[in-house]
Amino acid sequence: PPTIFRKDYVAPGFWVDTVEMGFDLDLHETHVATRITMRRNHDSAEKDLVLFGASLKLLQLRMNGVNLKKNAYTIDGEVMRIANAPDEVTLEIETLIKPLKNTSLSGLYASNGNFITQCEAEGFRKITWFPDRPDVMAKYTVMLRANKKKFPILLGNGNLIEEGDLGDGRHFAKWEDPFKKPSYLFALVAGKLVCQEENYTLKSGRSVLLQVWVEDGNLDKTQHAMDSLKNSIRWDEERFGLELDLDRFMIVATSDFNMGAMENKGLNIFNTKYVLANSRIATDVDYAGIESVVGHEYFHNWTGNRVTCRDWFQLSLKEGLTVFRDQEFSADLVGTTTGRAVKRIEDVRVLRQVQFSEDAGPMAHPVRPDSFVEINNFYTVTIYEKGSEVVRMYYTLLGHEGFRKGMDLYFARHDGQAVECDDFRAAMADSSGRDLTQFERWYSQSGTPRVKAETTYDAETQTYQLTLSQSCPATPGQDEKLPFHIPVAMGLLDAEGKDIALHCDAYSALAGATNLILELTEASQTFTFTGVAAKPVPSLLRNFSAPVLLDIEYSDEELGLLLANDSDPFNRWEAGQRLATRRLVKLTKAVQAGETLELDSMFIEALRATLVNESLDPSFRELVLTLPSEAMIAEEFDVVDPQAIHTARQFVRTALTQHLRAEFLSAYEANLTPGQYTPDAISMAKRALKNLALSYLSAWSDESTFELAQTQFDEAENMTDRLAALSALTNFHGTETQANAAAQSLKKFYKDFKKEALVIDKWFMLQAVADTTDVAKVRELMEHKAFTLGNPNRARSLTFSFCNGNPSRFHAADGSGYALWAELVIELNKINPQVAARLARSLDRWKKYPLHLQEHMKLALEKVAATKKLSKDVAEVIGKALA
Ligand code: B3K
Ligand code: ZN
Repeated sequence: PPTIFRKDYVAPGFWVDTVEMGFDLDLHETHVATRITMRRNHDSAEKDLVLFGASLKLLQLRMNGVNLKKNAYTIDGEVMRIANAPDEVTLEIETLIKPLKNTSLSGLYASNGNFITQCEAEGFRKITWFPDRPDVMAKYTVMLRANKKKFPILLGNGNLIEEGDLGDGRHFAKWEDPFKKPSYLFALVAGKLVCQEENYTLKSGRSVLLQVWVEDGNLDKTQHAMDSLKNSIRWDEERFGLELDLDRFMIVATSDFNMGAMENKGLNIFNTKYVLANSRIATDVDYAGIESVVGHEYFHNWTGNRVTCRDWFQLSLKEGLTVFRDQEFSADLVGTTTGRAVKRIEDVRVLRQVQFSEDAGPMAHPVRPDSFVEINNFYTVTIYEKGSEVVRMYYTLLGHEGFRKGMDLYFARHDGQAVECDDFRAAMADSSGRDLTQFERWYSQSGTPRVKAETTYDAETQTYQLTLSQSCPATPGQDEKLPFHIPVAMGLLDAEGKDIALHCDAYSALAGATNLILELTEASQTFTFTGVAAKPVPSLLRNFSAPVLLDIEYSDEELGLLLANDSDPFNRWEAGQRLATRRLVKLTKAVQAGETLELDSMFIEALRATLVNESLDPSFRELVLTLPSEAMIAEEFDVVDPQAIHTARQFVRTALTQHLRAEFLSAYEANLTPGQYTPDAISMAKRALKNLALSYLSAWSDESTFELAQTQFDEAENMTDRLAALSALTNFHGTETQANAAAQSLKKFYKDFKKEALVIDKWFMLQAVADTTDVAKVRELMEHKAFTLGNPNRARSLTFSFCNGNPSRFHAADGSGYALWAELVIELNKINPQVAARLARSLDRWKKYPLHLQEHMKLALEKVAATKKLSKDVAEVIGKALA
């Protein structure tokens, strides 16, 4: 399949002013009539009128009232070209499409008998021929017609302007979107749905109608999404002065969805996972996920919809910025300093574990990629999470007010336009008067930069020198890197752990501050601090001020001091993670060498002190006590041994429990949340620590902890506690009687929740990641009547969770995990290329494993590569892995 390059961008040959569409909705065959008014873009090098289409039956094609003869246009793959079109064109197109047969879940498709659309990135071309590219923005009017009994609800973008009966058992609804938009934001929904609705008054006094649409039987699960929507609207008004521009805003939940949600103008469509919640079915993590995704999609209304992307290479312009906004939204809602830090730690954990890994593998790409084969493969953690870090660095460099000024200028300049990442950077630079030229490298260079810190202290002159050096490894297509503009937030701690007043030669205007943002722009720079009475302990990259790896040599004592005292909570946590990582790496090597494993008391005591420190927020203690994941430990090795890592990590968990049993038990008792479930920050924090304690306690098998877990499972009044208990029971390495009891609990859980698809997903996932679950067990679960590859949530819950979340079993020495993976990718490729391509990425890092595993992996990759009718989605991922 061909590669598309950013440098080849050409403006569209024609602009579109209006689009009128008529849909005769039928699950088997839907008729789509489209009238498009277009005018030539004289500034474009593209002279033909170009349209895109895929999986369409073309019934009619008329230009300015005349049927187009077959020789008046050419079709090559997805591209139609009409040569010699006049400057003003009205196209009338009729297409026939088959929603029920559309298992790709892109374009118009069926879900439980309802119609759903997904047009980003290039789904609109599966509905009609159209200049389906984001820089073509137009006003849409849409007429929906369908059988009234089967499809009583008909929804579109914008405002409902007319509805009524057609007399033949069918009815219609006409929707008009007052804002021009790219085709990827088009949406329609039709079917049997019910809604929770509310009139909400904006700050300006204008009243808007908010609706959350779900399938019948789910109205008891919409309140949290509605609350999150109202919080989002208020937050964007307050923090960015951005108001909802429509009179009506709708959210629709569907159980068949490729990703989390979609920001279609005025008609957001969501995966049920990010809408439906009540205490019975949803965990605290689900509640938080709903809040952030509802916020994310709502915030797109300005960052994405009002100002959109010129081309798909600019995807991070809207995604990075909107992730930054949703992260800030969640942090602001909690409000407290620790609450903000906890959110930051959680976000950084994902960035490091998933994005750093992507950046180190065959799919590494810049935040603004230079090329792609299939754009859907580039909805990545790099575009989203690293993109958000890039936006956060402007925030760090310009400050709260400065960033807001930049945002204001961005909207003043570009409202209603389709623009580039460079335009955002220019708004930040021009509004602040700062030179952000070098900052551009964050968009153009892939790979995770490494910053090395070296220090010297001269007691005589009381001078402390900090030398920061940066480098960035080669990535596909980029051998050499130039230095980045890196904000390094930092402080210096004295022997008591107190912040020292800083006097740095390069930042004399800020003399006396305890926190400085050093700007590292060269390959290596030395910062000199004067008046330092004794050798300090540096706290660098506070609040994770840049998406880099920091190499610095700390002694255990220094890390202990930081863990106990740093005024920056992020770096307190970071110090704990460094202590843990050091031990996990050493123990992994000990496992490999067959040596006896031992955990030192310094580490145990440092964790004990944190665990029992009741002045610390329980959610912060939970994060400190959570060991780096197996995937994070793997990043410390050139050659990864998944089983040794698992054994080492399990050993540390057990050893900690052995020594801290009493402390875990009292943390458990002290953080019970009796009474009615509420998803507020304090209760959620308590449940997090309590359930972490339970999970540790069950690592050190004895009768009483099994009973503790069993009782929690039996008596839980919310899903957070019930699921945590079930996980503890399932992962309990105890007697046979206990194993049988755990199996009974799993059965009971299934029986109690079999009508709740989202809970059954959890049931599969919990088993997929259990360390007793091997490839054979996964195959057995795939035979379960509730399992199907046809539903993305279900497919992910078992197969993705196993391949990505159970490394010691997936990487079985006989290669059976990879054989399963290959079968799954090949099967999914037939059903849903986007989902298949996601799973395909599980073998991205195959070159990091020992040779005998590499051989099995290569065979599996080659098997997929040799498959007939491989989608370009999967072909791109496999091709890059094998390159
Ligand atoms: N913009 C959509 C993602 C579309 C993915 C297309 N493969 C959701 C979001 O980022 O909000
Ligand atoms: Zn988004």
